Amino acid sequence: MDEVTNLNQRFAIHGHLSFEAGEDGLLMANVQNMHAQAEIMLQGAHILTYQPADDAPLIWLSPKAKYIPGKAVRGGVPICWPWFGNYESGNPETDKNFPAHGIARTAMWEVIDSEKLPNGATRITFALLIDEAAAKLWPHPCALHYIVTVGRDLIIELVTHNTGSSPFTITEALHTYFVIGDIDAVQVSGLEGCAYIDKVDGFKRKTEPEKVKVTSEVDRVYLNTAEDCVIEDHKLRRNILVTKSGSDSTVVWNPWAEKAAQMADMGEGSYRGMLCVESANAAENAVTIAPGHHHSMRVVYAMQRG
Ligand code: TA6
Repeated sequence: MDEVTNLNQRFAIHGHLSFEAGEDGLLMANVQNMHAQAEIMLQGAHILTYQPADDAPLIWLSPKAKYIPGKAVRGGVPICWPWFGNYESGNPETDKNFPAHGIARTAMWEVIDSEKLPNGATRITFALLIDEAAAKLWPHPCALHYIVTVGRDLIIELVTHNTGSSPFTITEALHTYFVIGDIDAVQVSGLEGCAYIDKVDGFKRKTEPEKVKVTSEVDRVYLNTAEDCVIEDHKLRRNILVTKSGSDSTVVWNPWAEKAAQMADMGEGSYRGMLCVESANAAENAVTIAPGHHHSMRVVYAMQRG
């Protein structure tokens, strides 16, 4: 029996969820319910699209996204785990063998549960398959579950279970690309007064004095903030509410023109229509999980019409 048939027999839900082989044979979960539609690739448990029924898409996907087995897709919600950014053990020689943003976003995941909820939303639970190569990079007994609820809001939870006998420390991010009307007409509130690492300015530590506006490349890791954020889009006349728990960092990123032009999968000028606001645990907000315990990072994306 082929994998698509197997997935549909075990997890498809009429009027909610089905599975197919998408681009380049990559397995896809397609959600279509009364509230919204979404597409989730089983590689990386990568949410590619999410659009509320009565609104424009919320999640941005590059017009030049490439679907290559084992490679991250530009856009959607890449899962950065069990490290965010470049791996830093202090040994540059070995660190270059570790992929940026960890192993989860390019690994195969399996579906372990699917459910239609009383409120009409669809919930799918994924579990990371850690193969031999990945286990060499991350030799800690663990389980990683990813619970995606597609409804009027998009609710995502990433749960790391320590199934071993020693503690381990992770950094992580839901590296979400949001659709915006135009980069000149958007600002992010909720980070005022926060300390941040400015990756565009020598990783200097600074303090955010006001709402975040983007007028050039922005790559900032805001620290020690459990605050919710609002992406205020004055062109699309909507706010996107980012409500989080289990996350003490928020990353804001836009590559701007020069960096975007160097990225084959970004598309000419497409940086103007996207902004990453990433709920994370990064830098000194790394999370140590004791044996037998787990850590959950959860986020809710909700649309608010202006
Ligand atoms: O979250 C921002 C960031 O860490 C940037 O530094 C940039 O590298 C971005 O992620 C995209 O990374 P990727 O590996 O997906 O090209």
